[in-house]
Amino acid sequence: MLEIERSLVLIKPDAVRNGQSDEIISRLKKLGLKMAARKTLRMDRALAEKHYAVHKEKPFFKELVEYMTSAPIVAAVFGGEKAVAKIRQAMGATDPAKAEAGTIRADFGLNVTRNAVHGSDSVETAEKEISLFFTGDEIAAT
Ligand code: IDP
Ligand code: MG
Repeated sequence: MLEIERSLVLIKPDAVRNGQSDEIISRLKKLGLKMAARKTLRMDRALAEKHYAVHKEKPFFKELVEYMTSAPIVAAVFGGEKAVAKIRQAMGATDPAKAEAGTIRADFGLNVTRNAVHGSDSVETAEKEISLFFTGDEIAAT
């Protein structure tokens, strides 16, 4: 059976500022995925803390929330077959220095915090994350 998944993608502040949003989105579309919504926003602390709640106790949490709220990001919903895994693979490892050549993080990431993109890590977290950023009305059927 063809399983259509959705994933939340965030293009992080440096990549937006450096004009890399369109290139990143185009790479994700080339995976055969459809973009169902896209918007530019500045995350506030409450949203960043909710989105990264799983990392609350990590030593990098404060720095991560400060970074993600420091400037505008682009949030997008992508849908398609195996969307979650395809996007994670195209992103590369969390640390750009360890990411495989040709991945988004290898090409555009600056360091382990400023690593260009976020992509949901499972179908369950994708749906939770999407609901933090988008209302149903903002998302096209995929
Ligand atoms: P992921 O984004 O590849 O799923 P996670 O472990 O879920 O990686 O971490 C969430 C985000 O927190 C990362 O994308 C990165 O921005 C930041 N981060 C993760 N690990 C570290 C670290 O060791 N130092 C600083 N920031 C980190
Ligand atoms: Mg993660």
